[in-house]
Amino acid sequence: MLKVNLKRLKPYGDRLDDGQIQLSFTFPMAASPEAKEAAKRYVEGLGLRDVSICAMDPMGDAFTYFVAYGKCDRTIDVTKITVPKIEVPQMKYDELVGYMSRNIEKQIVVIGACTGSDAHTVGIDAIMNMKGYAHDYGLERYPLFKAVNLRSQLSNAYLVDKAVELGADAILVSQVVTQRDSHVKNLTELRDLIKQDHRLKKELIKIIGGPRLDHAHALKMGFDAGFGPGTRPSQVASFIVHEYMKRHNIKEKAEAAAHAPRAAAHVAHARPRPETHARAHVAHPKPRPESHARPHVDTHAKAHSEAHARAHPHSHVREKSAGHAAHPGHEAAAHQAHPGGAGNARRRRPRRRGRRGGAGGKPQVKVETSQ
Ligand code: B12
Repeated sequence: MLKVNLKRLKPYGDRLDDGQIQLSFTFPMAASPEAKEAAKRYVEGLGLRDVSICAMDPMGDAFTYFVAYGKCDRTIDVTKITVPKIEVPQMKYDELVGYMSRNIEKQIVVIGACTGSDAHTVGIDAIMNMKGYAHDYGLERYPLFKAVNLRSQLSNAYLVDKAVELGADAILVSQVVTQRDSHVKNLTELRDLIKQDHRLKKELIKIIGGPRLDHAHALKMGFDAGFGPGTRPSQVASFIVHEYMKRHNIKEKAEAAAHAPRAAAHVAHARPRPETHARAHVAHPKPRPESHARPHVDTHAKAHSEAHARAHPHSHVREKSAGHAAHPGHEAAAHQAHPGGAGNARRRRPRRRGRRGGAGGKPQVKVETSQ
């Protein structure tokens, strides 16, 4: 068992406290024995001992990439470090949808964009698009978010005007390009515009994100939260919902309260209708075991196929139907062709739409605005 001293922590390479470090960098010069020696001396100059340059790779004629190893004696006291974190309960899509339907009475309006000259839309899309990111649905999918993705390369002034027009409760801004601190200039301008614009809701939640941003950075710049690489939409959704409730003094209703008669009526409306619920369920990125329930599908398709064979002994659909038993994804077509299978076709057809992530995949909800 290693006995680690958190007050005097050192990098670990091969043995505890050996201080071994690996680093990589590029010199703007061609690869040569002199370039390698220069790289070694440079790393020694940084305070590392026993330096070895274990890789030297030319990058074109005028650049060389190095990987170096070395030991360092510096230690760090980890016990003195605190980092601001987003301290709200992290809920996944299903849990959050239920939580929102219990606690939120109207849709939360969220607008998002990648502003300034930055053209990278993939990050903001990952958070907002219906199909989401890393098996986690995006904000557009949540019944109680009205999520508007304005994509990229729009000015901060336009974004603020849009926030006013749509009555935004939260603004999401992505910044991917950080060359020459372009993101700092852009976000500072946005923060100042928001501060000066009294048409915006005073409870507006301001969130930034991008591969080189984090929560501490966001707080320092005057935003409410910052999300970095690998962020999942449900983390952002959890933050928005809890922050929204805090800012609107909404007290959390316990799950049991949702079953009380008045609350129950509300929940019943806020929940997706049966067929759309089936769509959401079936199109879940990680299908639950029952949605893959091959035995059920097989049995059903087989029974259906046999019934069909009795009714139409010479029909080619018999083979087709039996084939479908082995390929559940094809079933809807077979059922559509047979009135007897209509109920199932209705349940399964939306699955295909949901999978494509089209707008038709969003569960329909009716939201009650009065208590
Ligand atoms: C795809 C790509 C492009 C595409 C973008 C297509 C598109 N529609 O988005 C194109 C080809 C257009 C492009 C162009 C350029 N690119 Co480019 N691009 C990339 C690349 C390869 C991938 C980026 C990406 O899609 N990541 C995937 C997403 C999912 O990750 P993400 O952005 O980090 O998002 C996650 C989190 O950060 C977070 N997040 C992000 N935004 C937000 C917002 C909110 C509100 C929240 C909550 C969370 C959040 O959640 C996301 C999901 O987890 C990267 C290199 C790389 N491998 O990362 C370079 C990269 C980003 N590009 C770079 C550059 C320099 C450029 C150009 C300037 C190149 C040029 N000289 O023309 C141009 C920029 C043009 C412009 N005006 O912006 C540099 C940026 C360097 C820097 N630090 O500034 C990179 C890092 C490449 C490099 N190593 O040099 N690029």
